[in-house]
Amino acid sequence: MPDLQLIGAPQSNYVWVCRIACAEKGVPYTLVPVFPHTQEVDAIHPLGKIPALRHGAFTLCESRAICCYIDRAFAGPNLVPREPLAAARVEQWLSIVNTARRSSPCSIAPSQRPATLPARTSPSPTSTCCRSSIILANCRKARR
Ligand SMILES: N[C@@H](CCC(=O)N[C@@H](CS)C(=O)NCC(=O)O)C(=O)O
Repeated sequence: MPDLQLIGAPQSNYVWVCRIACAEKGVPYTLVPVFPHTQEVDAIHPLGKIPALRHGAFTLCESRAICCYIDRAFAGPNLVPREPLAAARVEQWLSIVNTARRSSPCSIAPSQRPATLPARTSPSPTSTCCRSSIILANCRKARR
């Protein structure tokens, strides 16, 4: 099996989401820590954004597509459940988090916040963590 490379700066929340997907799935990977619009990234993403993925001759961009590939191409627990209602719930949370202008958990109704969320919402490393926690907690909830 070729080495799976995740290409993108570790500061990026989108890169973190893909790394968490690998960790949840138990998939080993190599992080190639480069910024957007570098040669490695521009070769894969038409807009030069991170993350990108390289798996042998296969390349891919966009965090949602990358997570989907990681989920389907490797053995391990399903990140998106097969059961339609649970899968729809995961997609709902991915869409909310991916399209929210502010990912602060303060803007999410208290009844919907996962118990594991960090208390503070900024600066950005914490907000990165919040985004990822929301996705992860809700994916886990849907899998139960
Ligand atoms: N829709 C993309 C968004 C990725 C994204 O915006 N990444 C940021 C870094 S966190 C980036 O590359 N920004 C550079 C730019 O927008 O030109 C995804 O889900 O992967």
